[in-house]
Amino acid sequence: MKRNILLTVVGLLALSLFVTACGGTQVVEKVVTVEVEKVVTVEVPVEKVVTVEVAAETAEQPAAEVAPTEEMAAAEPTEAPTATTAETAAPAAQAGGNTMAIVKERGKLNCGVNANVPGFGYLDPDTNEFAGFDIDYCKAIAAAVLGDPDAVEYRALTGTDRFPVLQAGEIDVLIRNTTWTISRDTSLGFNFAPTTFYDGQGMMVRKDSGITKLTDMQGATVCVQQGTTTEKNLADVMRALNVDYEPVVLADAPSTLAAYDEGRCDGFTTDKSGLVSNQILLAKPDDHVILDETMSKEPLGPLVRHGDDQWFDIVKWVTFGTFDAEELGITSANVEEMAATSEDPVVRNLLGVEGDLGQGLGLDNDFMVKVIKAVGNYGEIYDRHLGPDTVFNLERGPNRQWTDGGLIYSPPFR
Ligand SMILES: N[C@@H](CCC(=O)N[C@@H](CS)C(=O)NCC(=O)O)C(=O)O
Repeated sequence: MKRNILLTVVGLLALSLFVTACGGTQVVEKVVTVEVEKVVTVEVPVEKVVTVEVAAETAEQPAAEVAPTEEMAAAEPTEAPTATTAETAAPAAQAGGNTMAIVKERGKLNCGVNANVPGFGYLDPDTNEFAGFDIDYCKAIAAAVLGDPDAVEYRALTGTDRFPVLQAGEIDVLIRNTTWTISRDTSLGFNFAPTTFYDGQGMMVRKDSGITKLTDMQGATVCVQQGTTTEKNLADVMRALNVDYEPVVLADAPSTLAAYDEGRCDGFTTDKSGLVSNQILLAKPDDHVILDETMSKEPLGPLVRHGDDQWFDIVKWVTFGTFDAEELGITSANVEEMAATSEDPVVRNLLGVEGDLGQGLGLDNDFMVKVIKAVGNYGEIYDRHLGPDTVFNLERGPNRQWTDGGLIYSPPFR
């Protein structure tokens, strides 16, 4: 019983931290359940006052539409504690160092993703399949660990629910346009694998609005999504520019986009990747423009819970492996031939023809052959979802290889 009370207090503290971190509503009423026996209702005051609007469409079409209920139910909880433990490092440590064993036993990777950002993470309504740049990294990890890129249970998550769900062990990895920040990496209890997409926050406006730069937005309303870095960056940047604006904070991507499209906001702000992606979902995409200014640094990539170094290493080196494969010219089309014929020791190490680098991760030595066969190298993944043959036609920019002046760089496979 004493333990329950202690856990309850920890739960409440964690909840207040979480709500503060997310810049939530003025007063949050929440039920915190700890070890089934104890239910506590608490009101948590939050410092920041923001407008939270959840569009009617959202209420009618909740996340369940994009994240089918069966998928949620199918996501087997691990031995980790439940989501009520919110945002402290302690539960992450309890999740233990056996994620790979759990994934192998389950026969599926539980991957937390986005369902609403075409090109990155998207549930295609026609096929009911997840697809995108981030989704391919779920497949890459499943290929490395389980030998099957399709052995993935996808869990669609919003900006707000992604962190508690990862902390609770309901997913093994989160790969969903999530920015690497110090607070997420430390007090929230996560480890970030290498950045797969270097991004920055942008602002979309109507072409006929006369707005060409942020300082033209005096008195403007701006649609922004709750529980994101976006919310805080917007406030900081506008304050620094002395622009008095009104944020309209919404719960998820569809409601944010709908509010902007319906003309309830003059601007829509999120990561530039998210803006480019969401632009194609607007009623008249060509009527909108993304301002040139970049408001922040948003390094996006996969993340895992603290407390499992082996699992962190796997996610990290699978990601680096896709970078290295591009640098070495290894593709999904030539990987088998390269493994069979290359005499380059660097290639032979990466593909596990020589050495036992896979074994060091607890994987087969040819784990990168499986990954590259399944999804290709970094450049192939990028081009498939964002490149010139897609509607996005996104320039690589900082996401070029380091040998080409970009930031994509793998340490040696030695
Ligand atoms: N990179 C930022 C923003 C990520 C984010 O959640 N962006 C929104 C706007 S594109 C999104 O993906 N929403 C999808 C959803 O909630 O369904 C972060 O990590 O906080």
